[in-house]
Amino acid sequence: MTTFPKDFLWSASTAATQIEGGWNADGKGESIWDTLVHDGTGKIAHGENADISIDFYHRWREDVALMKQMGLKAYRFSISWARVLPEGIGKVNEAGIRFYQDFCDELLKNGIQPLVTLYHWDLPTALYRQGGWKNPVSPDWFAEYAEVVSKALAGRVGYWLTFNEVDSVIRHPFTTAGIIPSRVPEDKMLETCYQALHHQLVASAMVVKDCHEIIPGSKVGCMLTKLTTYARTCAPDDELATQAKNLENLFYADVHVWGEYPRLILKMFERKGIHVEMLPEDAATLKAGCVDFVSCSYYMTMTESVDPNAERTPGNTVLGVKNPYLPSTDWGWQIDPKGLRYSLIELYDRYRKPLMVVENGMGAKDVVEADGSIHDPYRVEYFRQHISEMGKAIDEGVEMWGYTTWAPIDLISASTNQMSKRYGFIYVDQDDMGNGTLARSRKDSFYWYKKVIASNGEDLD
Ligand code: BGP
Repeated sequence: MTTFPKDFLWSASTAATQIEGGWNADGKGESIWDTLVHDGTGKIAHGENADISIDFYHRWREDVALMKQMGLKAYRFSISWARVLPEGIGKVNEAGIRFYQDFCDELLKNGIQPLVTLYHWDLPTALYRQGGWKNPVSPDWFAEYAEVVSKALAGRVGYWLTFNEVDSVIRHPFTTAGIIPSRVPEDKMLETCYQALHHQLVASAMVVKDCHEIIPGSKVGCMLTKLTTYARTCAPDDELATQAKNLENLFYADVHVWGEYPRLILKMFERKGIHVEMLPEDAATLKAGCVDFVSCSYYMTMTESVDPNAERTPGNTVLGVKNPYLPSTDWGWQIDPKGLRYSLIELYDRYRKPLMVVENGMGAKDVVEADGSIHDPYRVEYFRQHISEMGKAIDEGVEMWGYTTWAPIDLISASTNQMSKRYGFIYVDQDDMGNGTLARSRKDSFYWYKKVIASNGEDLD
């Protein structure tokens, strides 16, 4: 049995657009998520949008009370940039600032440490109209916003993440960076994405440095979608294709940890004819803003093969080769608890930095029984196995600060906009078309996670 560190942060995680609602309340500006739905620029797979989400903006006190009952030690959430700065820069919306200050105070009063993500994909529409992350000035916009937030939350928040899944620009350019693929020439798409990504990497480094200055002792980390890839066979060609995938996945954290681009990635740019405009001062900025810890989301592993006929399966915004040894969720994501152990050992061995898993969970359909109870043994089993494997990684020497499930409460899926793809320990009465009372109720997994936290990970039964 693993002895988890004494102050281990048992936590759970959400993102502003997926829970808050109140899309235009109290002076909030629009983000691209709002634009995506309202003017049809982007497409939405199902009926649900971010106008109401799960109405957290109006129900957060009730939700914090439930988190307290669960015994959470920390809670990861993202700040809505446009709620704080409606135009992205310039005028500050005091009501938005107050909302996050009050919310953090309530968390702290209940013994829950706030862990803040500054950017979880909701670029203010005003900045999107100026080119968004393609604009070379975008790092300055982000630094201005982060300064406002860190000054407002200094003394309340000690743990910060700059960009959620910073690698995601390449996989879903619109949601994460406001890049509309149909408006970019196909042969320029990769270059455009890497350019936007470069601006995010520079922006991240600027904010790491600023945050350390504004809040001495604060811990600032990067956040990566950990997409560990296995070779489908031990054929050297499969191994090489797999290695390329893994190097690409790790490169984003490499820059955050080491403050420079890996030579292999710069060579890949050259080979593919990708020209990323880097300012002369960028190298020094990246070096001056190295992170204190590395965090990742972990949902599944991927498999790679050079065989074009290899069977495929969907994953978290990726389509990969199916691994015949793994079961899948209802949405086809392959469940691989041992892959979490593998990933943590790999990350720690590579970076020698403390780690946090800041997203891990299973989207599943839940059934409400006649008496209102919700039995979700599949979710408990998913978490039991992942926490157990994380414990083994700790036993093997990996230094970990915390574990954050996705999510404490049902929320709108980022990739499909569904409510029926449920992740929470707390059920929300709302369907895919936005019908329902939004009432909250506790699933069996709620009581299970409570027990896990209370026993500091010893009782996983
Ligand atoms: C991660 C995102 C989250 C969340 C999660 C689950 O990539 O950071 O925002 O949504 O995946 O994905 P989905 O909601 O698409 O099921």
